[in-house]
This record gives sequence, structure tokens and C-alpha cells, in this order.
Amino acid sequence: MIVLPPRSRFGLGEAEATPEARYLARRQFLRALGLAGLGAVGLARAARAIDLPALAVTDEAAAARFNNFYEFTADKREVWRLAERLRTHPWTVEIGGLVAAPRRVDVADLARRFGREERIYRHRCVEGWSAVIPWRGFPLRRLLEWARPLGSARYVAFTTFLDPGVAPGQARRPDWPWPYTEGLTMAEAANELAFLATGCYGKPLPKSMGAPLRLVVSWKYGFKSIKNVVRITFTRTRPSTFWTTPAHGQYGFTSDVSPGTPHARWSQATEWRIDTGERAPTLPYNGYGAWVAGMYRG
Ligand SMILES: Nc1nc2c(c(=O)[nH]1)N[C@H]1C(S)=C(S)[C@@H](COP(=O)(O)O)O[C@H]1N2
Ligand SMILES: [Mo]
Repeated sequence: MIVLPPRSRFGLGEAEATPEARYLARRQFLRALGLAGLGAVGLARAARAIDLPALAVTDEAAAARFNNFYEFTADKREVWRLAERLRTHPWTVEIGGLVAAPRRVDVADLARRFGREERIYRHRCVEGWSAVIPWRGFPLRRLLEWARPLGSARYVAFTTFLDPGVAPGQARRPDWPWPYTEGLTMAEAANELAFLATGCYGKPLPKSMGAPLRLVVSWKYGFKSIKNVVRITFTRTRPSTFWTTPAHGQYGFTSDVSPGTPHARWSQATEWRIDTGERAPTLPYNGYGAWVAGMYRG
């Protein structure tokens, strides 16, 4: 039986935790993931900086002005203008479901707590366009360790804001399953690539790209990288997600980038860059197989 010290308002922070409490919390977390057996090896691997491929970054203005954010409009070149209406300060994120202690936390507090690093990732939309974005933020894994999901948690669900008064796309399509939701398995969420972005190009996120907090899962089609997160919930059963509801149908929960599996209406073999227009072959797992393919074997 593990006994942790009493919690502060936001629970036991990394900073104020004793090394021993931190160790125990981590053990508990690993056990919840079924990774306890990995022991020191797993921890060492997680701690090592990851050696991502060097990539030519997309032009910043192109990235901020060509977007999918259906809450506002289906017109990719108009999202940035409409998204300006959204108020993103202050911003609270609810963390709940199957966790030791549900919490509400200000997004600025998350950024302070988990620090920030830069990750340059490819982005591949299921529609066939791509970009390379220098994100700023922290690995989702850090938040998981802090939130301490219970052993019964098998999935993490993410939810975007709901406010049809501010978001014309939500008002125009009452038949769509708002709010936008997405989800990952616990193993996917704990993967070293899974990232929560608070910024990009060395600055806070523009609203068009999901300010103030956005998931980035670079090995999956872009729609999994949910913008503007208001809630993170740990669940036992697989959460329903925006594009897999009956209204949309065609994409599955996993949706890893897979050039050999065509969409019902187009090939996924190639992609075009939103800044240069260049066409290139699409890579399995969007080029991140070395980090993630192991999760899907067997
Ligand atoms: N809340 C929300 N998140 C979202 C979307 C959306 O419409 N709403 N679109 C998704 C899709 S389809 C893609 S390709 C990416 C686009 O991210 P970008 O505009 O920053 O390139 O965001 C994803 N996250
Ligand atoms: Mo997309």
C-alpha cells in the first residue's frame, strides 16, 4: 500500500514532492500502464532526449492561415480571421475521470509545471496536405505522471470548447457531434512523441492553431491532434471521437498515417506542402515508425 503526502490545491506537484514520493508516484503510474516490469530501463529510455529528424519548417504565416478548425468554418483560409473572436485567457483545463484526484488547472500553471521544449514534427492531414511545425510545449506523458490515472484507466479522452455563440461552425452544423472530441489509448498517450503544445515558432499558439493548449500526435492523421483542449478525461472504455461518429463514419479510432490505405475517395500515397505546394510520398506512421510502430505489433 502506497501512502502519499497530503495534496495541495493542485495535488502533489513535482517541485514540492520528495524524491521518494515522486518515485512512488511514477511506479504507480507505470503499473497503471502495465509497464512496471520495465523498471529502470523504461525510465532511462523516457528520460533520454529524442533524436527527431531534421526537417524544413513550414513558413509561419502559411501555417497560421491555412487551418482545419471546423468550430469556426470549413474554409481553411478563413479560420484565422474567425478564430480571433475566441477568448483564450484565462483558460482552465479539467482533468478527471479515472484519476486519483480530479483537478481544474489553469493552462499557464501547466506550462510552468511541465516546462517547455521544442519539437519539430511533420503534420499530415487526412485530406492530403502536410506541414512541418516547430511546436513548443511538453510531453503528454508528464501530465499523465502528474494526474496519476488509476489502474482501471485504458484511454485518455480530450474535449474542445463548446460555444456556438462564438464559433459559427458549431451553430451552422447542429447535426455534428460538438464539442469536438478525440482520444488515445494509455500507451499512445504515454509514448514519448505525444505532445501538448502551448506554442509554436517560439511564441504562444495562434488561435487558428488551437490556443491555448493543443494535442500533437504526429504519427496520426491531423484530426487526432485536437485543438483548444478544455477537458482531459481518463476512461475505461474507448471514448467516442468527432470523426468516428455515425455522421462521419470513415475513419477509425487509431488513424495512424498509412500511405497504403486509401481513403474512400482519394489515395493517401502522397501529400502536398501548404507553403511550397511540393508533392512528396507519405510515410508510414508519418515517418515516426521507429518511435511508435512497436505499440501496434502483436
Ligand atoms: N477542435 C478541433 N481540433 C482540430 C480540428 C478541428 O476542426 N477542431 N481539425 C483537425 C484537423 S482535421 C487537422 S488537419 C488539424 C489542423 O491543424 P492546423 O490547422 O494547426 O494545421 O487540427 C485538428 N484539430
Ligand atoms: Mo485534417
